[in-house]
Amino acid sequence: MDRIVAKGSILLMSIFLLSDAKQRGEDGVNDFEPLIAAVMAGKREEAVNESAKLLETGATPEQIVRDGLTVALALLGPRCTAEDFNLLEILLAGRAMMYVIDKVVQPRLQAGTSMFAAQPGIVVGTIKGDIHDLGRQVLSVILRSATYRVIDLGKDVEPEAFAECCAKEKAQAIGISSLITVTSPTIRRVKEICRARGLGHIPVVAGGAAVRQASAEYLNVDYVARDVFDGLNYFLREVPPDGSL
Ligand code: B12
Repeated sequence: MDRIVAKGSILLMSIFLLSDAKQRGEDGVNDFEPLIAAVMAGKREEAVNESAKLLETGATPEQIVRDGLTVALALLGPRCTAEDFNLLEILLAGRAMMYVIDKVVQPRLQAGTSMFAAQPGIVVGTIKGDIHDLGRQVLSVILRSATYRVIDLGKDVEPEAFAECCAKEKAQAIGISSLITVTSPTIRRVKEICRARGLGHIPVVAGGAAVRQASAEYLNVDYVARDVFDGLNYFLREVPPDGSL
């Protein structure tokens, strides 16, 4: 019964995500469906071509990430369960996504001209117990494009490592990525550890599919980002890159 309910909600989510993509097309703005289909099929050249077409019709790099790439990977969620786990399909889709980031998104993001090393540092990492790293890589690209000095600790990162790195690098914020729900207790520890080390003032932001619905109180963080741009806006407010705070 539980499985039927879970499959039903996955189906509903897929219908919602796709009809949303379609609606945007019908509104005469952009149709992200061909890009979504290309990424899901792992066709990276086709994904780049579809992204180029979208840019020509006025889509922004932000929309390509939010309404195209992230939606495509989210739709592959049902391929990532214990009963139905297609590793190759998911990895090819992930590769296609990063190809679009490298070839299309990154070159078009505004890169600031100020001295990189002098900018506020943000320590990012995927929390212990989680090996998903596509979302974190996108986060690093977007934060670097906003001229932040990003220290990327990689995946499966111990909660202590965030605070340690913050102290060592004199960083001013932390970004935790998590796609696996069972990591919540580990996420909660990051702020505690920061406080114990006298770093309680450092803003800790959590993001990723697993935490999007959770509250900041529940995760014991300062902010939960809906997506990468929501997170970027928070960082821009709290630790502006030009140091104007
Ligand atoms: C790709 C993928 C994989 C790949 C990962 C490849 C890689 N190198 O990352 C592989 C095949 C390895 C994999 C493995 C597993 N996966 Co998987 N995977 C996915 C999938 C399909 C897409 C995730 C993704 O990359 N999305 C694209 C990125 C861009 O989106 P994102 O990470 O959410 O990031 C965006 C934002 O959230 C934001 N963001 C992300 N982090 C942060 C952090 C901050 C600070 C901010 C501001 C923003 C931010 O930026 C991005 C752009 O906006 C999801 C399905 C889904 N619905 O998400 C399942 C999913 C996450 N996986 C799942 C599972 C269960 C697993 C496995 C346990 C499967 C298994 N049976 O072993 C293992 C994980 C083992 C482990 N210990 O970690 C489940 C998790 C369920 C849960 N809630 O706990 C999901 C949700 C699928 C499902 N069944 O519903 N997976």
